[in-house]
Amino acid sequence: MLRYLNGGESHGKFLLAVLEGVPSGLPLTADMVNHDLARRQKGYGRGGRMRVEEDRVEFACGVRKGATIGNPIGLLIANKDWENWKDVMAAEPGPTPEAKVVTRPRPGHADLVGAIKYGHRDVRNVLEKASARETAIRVAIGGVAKALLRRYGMEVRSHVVTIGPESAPGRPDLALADFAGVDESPVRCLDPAASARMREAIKRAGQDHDTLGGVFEVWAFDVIPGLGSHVSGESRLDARIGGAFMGIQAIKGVEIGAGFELGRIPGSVAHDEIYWTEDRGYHRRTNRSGGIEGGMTHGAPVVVRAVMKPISTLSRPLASVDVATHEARSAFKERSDICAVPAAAVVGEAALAFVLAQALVEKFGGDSVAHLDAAVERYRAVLARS
Ligand code: EPS
Repeated sequence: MLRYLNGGESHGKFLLAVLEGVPSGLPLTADMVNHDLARRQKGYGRGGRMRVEEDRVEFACGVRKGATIGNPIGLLIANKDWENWKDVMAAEPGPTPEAKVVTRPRPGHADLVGAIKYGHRDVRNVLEKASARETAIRVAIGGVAKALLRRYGMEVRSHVVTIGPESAPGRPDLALADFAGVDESPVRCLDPAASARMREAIKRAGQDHDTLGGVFEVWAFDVIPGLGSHVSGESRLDARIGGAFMGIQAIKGVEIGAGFELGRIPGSVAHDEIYWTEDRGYHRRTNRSGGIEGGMTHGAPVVVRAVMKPISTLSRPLASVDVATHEARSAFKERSDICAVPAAAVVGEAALAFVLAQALVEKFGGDSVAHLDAAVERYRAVLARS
């Protein structure tokens, strides 16, 4: 069973995770993961923190001589900003300077309910873990998952389709090669004209002291058919994907394939008709199901779309209440981003990669990749005969 636990405060010393269940013998180096960490830091509209950090993973355990050894993998990402927060975030007993105590929760963040629920006077105890800074370690975990998927030919990509009022034209027919230049766009959008409009919208939002959300898509290509299962709600792959995406900070909705559009069209056009030819075996000419039927992959690309709400830290803050006095006050204001949708798309890749890798290990088992290789090969032979 592939699973992880993570911890780390946004301005603490490290973000960390323990990832268990990766088979032994998988080639893995920090460079393979650092590439995605750098991609997560980019995007027009990111704030000052991204100029401070240069996220890099360190494998604290479970990786030896460039390969996994089957033990739990320890992942560490150091927060460079820690140097500026040592006193505020210290583990040892001592006072927090009053000016650094947060008592004015931001509407839209975890601040208010988290502080009440956990009994904190200082809302910082909540926001430090609720912060999207945590997504760095999730991307690192996703990097390991991608290494495993890639071994079996599966690739995960993403692109931004909407930022605020600006959208790119719909592309239901993307191929892996279409994503080649997406990281060159400042907003990770495939359409150059929409990309320019999105950039402008972010610039205007910044000038207005506002923030913007948006929509991104994550695609997985060459997915082995039969990952996930129809036999129970929790084993359905779409249920797991939905949960993984909703677990990303600021995500408010997820669609798979044609998603909500399926509620507006009749059954005769909603479903992907089935064909069989000698050279291709079973296949579809459409992919409105987003690669999943009955909670299982069927071989077409898995397509997930998610909406991210605008960032809740506003430089012109919204109405709030001071939790120490119950007085009406404007919300706490801290350095933040204007828009992080391009980064969220990279986090979405990690989320989908993890769910697929988990389903892969679940279906094929094996303590070492050699066992997994053999099981996948046997199954591919079954598919080829079907
Ligand atoms: C983030 C780090 C954070 C924010 C952002 C994402 O850094 P800081 O709080 O020091 O500026 O830039 O976090 C949020 C948007 C949030 O709501 O907490 C990161 O590494 O992605």
